[in-house]
Formats: sequence, C-alpha cells, structure tokens
Amino acid sequence: MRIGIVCYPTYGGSGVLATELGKALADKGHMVHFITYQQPVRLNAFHANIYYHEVQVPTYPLFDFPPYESALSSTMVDVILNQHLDLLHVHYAIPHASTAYLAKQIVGKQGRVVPFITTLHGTDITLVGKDKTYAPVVSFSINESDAITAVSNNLREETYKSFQIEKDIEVIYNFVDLERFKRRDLAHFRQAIAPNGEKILLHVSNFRKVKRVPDVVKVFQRVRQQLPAKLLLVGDGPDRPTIECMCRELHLCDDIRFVGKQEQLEDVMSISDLFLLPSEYESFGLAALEAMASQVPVLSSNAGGLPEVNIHGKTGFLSPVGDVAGMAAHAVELLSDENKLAALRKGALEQAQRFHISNIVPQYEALYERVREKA
Ligand code: GMT
Repeated sequence: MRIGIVCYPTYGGSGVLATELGKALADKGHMVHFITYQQPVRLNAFHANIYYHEVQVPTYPLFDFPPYESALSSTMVDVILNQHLDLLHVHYAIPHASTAYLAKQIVGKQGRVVPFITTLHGTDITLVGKDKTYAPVVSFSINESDAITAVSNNLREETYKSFQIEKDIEVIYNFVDLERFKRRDLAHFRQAIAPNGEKILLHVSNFRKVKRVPDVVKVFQRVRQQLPAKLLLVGDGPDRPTIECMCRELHLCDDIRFVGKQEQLEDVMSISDLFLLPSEYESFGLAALEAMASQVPVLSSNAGGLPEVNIHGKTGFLSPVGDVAGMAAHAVELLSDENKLAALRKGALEQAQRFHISNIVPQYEALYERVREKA
C-alpha cells in the first residue's frame, strides 16, 4: 500500500510510535510517505520505501500566526495526488485529523477517494483536545475519520466520556521492537555512571507538568537516604530548570545526571535497574514499555492506561498519583532484594513480549485493508 503518515516529528511518544510504525511498514514492503514540518527524530536512516515530505509554512508580515494547518492540508493534497496514496494515517488528533478531513474533501472534488485513519495518543484527548477552544473541531474531525484507534482501553473510554463519538474506536496498543530494546551488558557505560556499584534509577520524558518530574526527584531523595544510587534523567522540556533547582536545593547534584535527549535510549535502558514514571496521566506509557523490554521493572502511578501496561507485582509496582512515599518504599524494597528484582525483570520482559512490534503492526495493516475496502 501507499501510506501517508502525519505526526509530530519531535521526541513525544506519538511521533516516536508513528515513525516506528512507518519504518516497520516500509520493511514489510509498503511505500510510506511521512508528511511533517521536520524530519522525525527516529527517521534517521535511508530506507528505499520511505519518503519524507516537509511541510513548508511561508511567513508574511500580516500573520501573527502563520497558518500551519492550511500548509499541512495543501501538502497532504500534493502528496496524495502525486504519490497516489491509498490512505492517510494521522497521529494525534490536533490538528492532524481536521487537516486530513480538509485534504480528503479537496481531493474528493478531483474524484480521488482517500480515507484517513486517526490514532488518538493521549493529551490530544485528555488535556488539549478537551479545551473548549479546540473541542468542536476535535470532535467533528474524529467523527469524520474513516477509522479511529486509541492506544489503550483507558484512552478509548476517556474519548467516549469527553466527546460525542458516534463511531467505534479500536484499541491498538503501542509496541516495542524487542530486538532493539534488548538488554545488553554495557559494563563500561554502567561503570562510568555508577563507579561504586550504585543502583541506577531512570526517568525518560518531555519534562512536562503531566509527567510530575518533581515526584521522580522526591522518590530518588528517599531512596538515596536508604542506599547508594544514581538517577538518570533523560529528555528535556519546560520543567527542566525547576528540576535542576530542586536537585541543587536538595544537595543531590552529585547523584543526578541530566543526560538530555538521547537517540540511543536502548543503551541507557540497558544499564538501569528501575524506571520511574509517576505521571498525572499516561494513555499508555511507551517509555515504560521500552524499559520493560530492556528488563527494567517500572514504578509508575496507576493513572490512565498505565495499569494495562505495568502489572502490579509482576512487572513493577503501581502507586496512586503523588504517593512519593509509596513509590520510594517499593524502590527500596526491590533494590535491596536481588531475587525480587530478578523476578520482576523476568516479568517485565514477558509482558513486553505481548506488545512486540510483530504482534501489533499487523493489526494496523488489517485495519488499513478494511478501511480501503469500505472506501
Ligand atoms: O507523553 C507525552 O507527553 C507525549 C505524548 C505524545 O502524544 O507525543 O505521548 C502520548 O502518546 C504516547 C504514544 O502513544 C503514549 O505512550 C503516552 O502515554 C502518551 N502520553 C500521555 O498520555 C501523557
């Protein structure tokens, strides 16, 4: 098939998922056309079946806000017509679903029928999409999608609660490439981070409020009082300056490393003992899944779809949002007992296998076939 993928090209989970999906589809022989304003971060190697179309947004003195949506719709139209796309798959409803709707109408006038699939990822529904400034457009464009998917049962339910959706929303979970996120022995790397055999805790995010990164530091502070440990903070975002201040105030600078945005996430995962994800909300928690694939047990909140991924007592532990003391107690319990840690590491890998890329990508392909037949 000739598939157009529209996503945010940045480090966020929706862009990562969309890019990995496009790469997997290309490996299976489909022609994949990415349509974004920047090269997606994980689209970092040549592939004969992958094309990248950059959305150009011309500026003009009249525009306080250059009309990105119009530029995106026009680029979609151009790619649909010139690359003979069979369908569009847009990731993150805002503004991709409404721009796809517009592109579909435009090519329809020229006799081309191109269905579009909208995948809901999380904050496009639970945070931004709900905002009354966007809600009518989000609701309309989801309903106009030829198929809708959500990345967890929780997100599916949240979407039905927040919007008047008249269509079926199919759950297709996030996935992980177990070959890539395979735990490897990187003793030299581990030695560089934890030279005295300290335990390594890890957090990966975009440092937004919804991630509750201050909770990560508070949990680490409690753990550090009990045993020698290091904390790796991967990613970057608006809360990072606050977190840096917090580390200084708590005199934890020697034990906390900010490693910024990392492309070789699998290496960082391979040297870690525990993954912390105390989010206020998480539709799925792709980073937690990647940690589990690397045999890193997860201590997370029980918000949103996290209980569908992180199984309490098997792959890690769940705690109520903000329960820093509970999370720290679980961390100390695990890090002080090698047998328990080993059992959870095994459980984490077993659970990750359920979400193996080879189980999930065919679900998207089957959906594409159904949508194409109906169009
Ligand atoms: O986590 C973020 O803030 C990024 C966000 C995105 O849309 O890029 O991630 C969302 O989509 C991921 C992929 O489907 C999910 O695994 C994340 O749980 C979800 N984030 C939230 O719901 C907060």
